[in-house]
Amino acid sequence: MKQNKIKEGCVKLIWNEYYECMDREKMREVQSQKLYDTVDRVYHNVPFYRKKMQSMGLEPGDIKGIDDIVKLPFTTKQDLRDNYPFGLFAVPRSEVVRIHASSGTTGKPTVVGYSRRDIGTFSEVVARSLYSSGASRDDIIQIAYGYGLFTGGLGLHYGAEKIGATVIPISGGNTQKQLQLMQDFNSSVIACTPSYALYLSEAIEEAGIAPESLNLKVGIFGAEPWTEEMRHQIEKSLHIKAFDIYGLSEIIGPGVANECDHQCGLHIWEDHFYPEIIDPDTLGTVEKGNIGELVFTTISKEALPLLRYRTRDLTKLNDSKCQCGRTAVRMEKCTGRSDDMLIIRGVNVFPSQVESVLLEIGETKPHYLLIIHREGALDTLEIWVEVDDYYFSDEIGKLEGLTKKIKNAVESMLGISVKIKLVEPKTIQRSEGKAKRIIDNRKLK
Ligand code: DLL
Repeated sequence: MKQNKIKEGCVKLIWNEYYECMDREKMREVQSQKLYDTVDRVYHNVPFYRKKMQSMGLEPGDIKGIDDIVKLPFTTKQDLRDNYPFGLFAVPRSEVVRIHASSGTTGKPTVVGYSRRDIGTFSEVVARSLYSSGASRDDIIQIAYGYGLFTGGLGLHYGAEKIGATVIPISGGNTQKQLQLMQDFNSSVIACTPSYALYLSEAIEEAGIAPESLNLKVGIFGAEPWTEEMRHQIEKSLHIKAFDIYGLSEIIGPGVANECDHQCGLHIWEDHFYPEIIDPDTLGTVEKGNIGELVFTTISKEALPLLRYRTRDLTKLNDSKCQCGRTAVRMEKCTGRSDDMLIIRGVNVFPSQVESVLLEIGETKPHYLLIIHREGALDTLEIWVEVDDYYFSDEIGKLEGLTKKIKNAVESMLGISVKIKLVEPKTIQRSEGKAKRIIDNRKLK
């Protein structure tokens, strides 16, 4: 079934042309059959879903095709927590060959399980993602996502082995070692969070290593939102092409979707994960092409099949054929979540908006922190931004000038007043995994 073939006029490879380039009508047939099987499986094997469907007067036979998906109940992160740890599994424990978990901000982690076939699916979708980023068996892939309960490290690992690349399973952190191996082993692909990629680029500069002396060509970055401006910054400082990989543990891990060479959205591997876009308030489907909350139904998972899982990620879909030849629907780069959106004095604020302003100004380091305080009844937003030492050694006018420039730009973007504090390099704590960009002191009161 795998037809790894070079597309005409394009040197990029497609891992699974049969599914990635399938006629859209045919894809709907595939999805309909798989949805039917999934609903039947969860109804008979997961009491949670059976009860939910019964309370809605639904039986598996009511789902006759993919269009009937809107009749099905939603699943939320809270449902996984309520059934902690294995309550939503649809297979006996003896068929679960791996567990991953993601730690939340509150309480117990979200636990996910995989059957042997699910691990095969996981490797398959990561293989497709790697190929669409231009990686192949000719590459040496340095995997600097965390290994362990987090899905990033092992997820990328199995996919990279599947395409026959040479894997360096270094995991996250240990920055000096990352640089050493990158040089000594000639890594051509780096996979990590975009914030860690920036951190690595800083470390490379500090070590006096010329980025062009490295063999790096491609970066595969995800697990957190990042902007186009951040992409340019990473590409410039590491001399690579940076690709966006999206995924979440509940659905499988990394490799739910990935950019291709044309970078006009992330192709969703939709023969496995059926996407919908809903209005997070009304829960109704939004009109085609409009932004809303991304919802996924896993249509081939065995151990933890989920119906209409609410990701909280905001994006929109585009099902027009891509220039790369793939027909797989594309989701726009996710830059915000419906739940990490801050509401400050009634205004919706996404950290990514601040980031894009900073990177556009270009005179700061790409490290920032949003601190929200409550003074009486009033919420205030303070933004710390790192700048070069030079601003502190030079006359005060420069520091003040830049502070004012950032303040004006951020205020006109957000429409609320903010306090800007420029801080020295390395003041803001670095992250080896996902960056922490918000301190909300309001919650502590
Ligand atoms: O972060 C899986 C992953 C690992 C994806 C490595 C990509 C690379 P979780 O820890 O469950 O899984 O977090 C999932 O992270 O709902 C998004 O909010 C966010 N996220 C993941 N990838 C992206 C991305 C992994 N490319 C949550 N852009 C998701 C924006 C992303 N946000």
